Amino acid sequence: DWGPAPENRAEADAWLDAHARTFGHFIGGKRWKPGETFATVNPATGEALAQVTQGTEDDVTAAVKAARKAQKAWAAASDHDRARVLYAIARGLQKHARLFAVLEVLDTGKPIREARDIDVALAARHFYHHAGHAALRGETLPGAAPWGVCGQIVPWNFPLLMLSWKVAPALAMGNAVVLKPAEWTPLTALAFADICQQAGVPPGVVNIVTGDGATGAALAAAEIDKLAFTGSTEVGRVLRRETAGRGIGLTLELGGKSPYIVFEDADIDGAVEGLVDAIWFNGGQVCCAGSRLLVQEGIAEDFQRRLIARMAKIRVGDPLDKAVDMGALVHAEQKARVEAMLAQTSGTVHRGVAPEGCYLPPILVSDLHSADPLMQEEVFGPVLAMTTFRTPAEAVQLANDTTYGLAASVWSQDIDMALDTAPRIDAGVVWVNGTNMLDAAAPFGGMKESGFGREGGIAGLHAYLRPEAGAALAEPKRY
Ligand code: TXE
Repeated sequence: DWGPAPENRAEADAWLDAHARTFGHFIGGKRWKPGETFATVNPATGEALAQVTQGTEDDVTAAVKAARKAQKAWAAASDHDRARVLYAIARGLQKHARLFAVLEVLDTGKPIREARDIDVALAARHFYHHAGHAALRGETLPGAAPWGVCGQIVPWNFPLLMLSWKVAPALAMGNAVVLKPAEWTPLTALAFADICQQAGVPPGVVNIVTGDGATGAALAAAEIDKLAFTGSTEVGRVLRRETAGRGIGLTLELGGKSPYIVFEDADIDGAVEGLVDAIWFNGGQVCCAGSRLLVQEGIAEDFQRRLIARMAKIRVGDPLDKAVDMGALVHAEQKARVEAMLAQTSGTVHRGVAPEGCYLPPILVSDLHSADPLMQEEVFGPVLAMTTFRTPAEAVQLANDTTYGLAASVWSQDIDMALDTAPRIDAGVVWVNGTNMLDAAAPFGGMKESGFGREGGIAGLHAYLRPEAGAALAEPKRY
């Protein structure tokens, strides 16, 4: 039990105070003196939590240099040694779970139950999983060669979890990294520097450079061997152009507009409950959020009625309160973006209840046509867009009527129908009678404008190996 709000933030405040609430980068195993700084703000209260350094081109160059210097020895270390370090990181995250969870809550506005049970728990699991892969690298991927120095740019919706999705496989395969957290949410990445020091990560193998899009652009342009990016489709396109022709690796995990298909024979209460997780988890600020609800006509009215009743029970409020289901949006700017999109719709808007401030209630917009912007554009907020279909063929056609292809959910008690529908949907992952099932052992990533490359599973390891490593698979290493 982590205690009631707001006392449960004492440890995080003590950590921030210990750093005088001002942070420099983490380069070459050391915390640098702060440079020019900007504030990172708690969206739930508006308080400035800390000052964080705006990374310059020189800072990025220094970090890449430190990574370059450290990488060869890290790659040459025994698989066992790398595994031991990854395991120690996982243990460190678990040991300091409360600090990480509360920092994440303060910086992002997400509810503490989610930060504790999902963000931090899955981040630790990601390092455990990859510790195993590091230990077995010679067995499973003999002769495989790491890229070298990887630039990694992550967004603000799951700051620590996206860091772990990127850092764990990179390190397991023998790369060194320069990671840039999002400007709205840099705190857990900065706290992760402590974990690296405690876990015995050799200086320079993990470097954290904070800053905004300009810092990210500098990292993409630096002398790196591979770039991994999670964020908007717009920036993804820029990075694709930026890296084209340089012979460096690139993986992009971009936006989504994932369909949530409910057939007439589905377990309706189960499908309603699943939606709470699909679209209102992290306030809908989730790349794979089930943001397009497609319901078969015969049950649509009943389904909508039950959904609206369930929405009224979702508790929105202080993210540090354990009883809260939905916290604040990440930033006032994001709230304004969501409201602007909502203002344009011709659909019928149904709202739950939320307090004043940087909050939005769960929102359902019904009576939409598939061409409505709310059915087509990623909102990245708690807005569910709904339409109906008649036949399974129409469900598939509507599901694929999008430029995105990240995830999908199919709900039906008829397993033949579900398994027949799933592969016809253009999506990197399709869940049957479930949603948001993420696991380090399962590859995750998109099709179409949702990006390319996979994170998690064996496919996720290959993303951190030079492609020519595949040739070496034919000739196992001799022991
Ligand atoms: O994303 P950006 P933003 C979507 C979502 C959201 C919208 C805008 O729809 O409403 O994008 O969010 C760094 N070169 N997603 O503006 O700008 C930036 O500093 C290199 C979906 O926050 O893409 C941050 O670290 N880097 C998404 C990261 O990119 C650049 C998660 C993401 O920020 C850069 C986030 C540049 N030119 C937003 N410009 C998902 N798929 O999960 C910015 N960055």
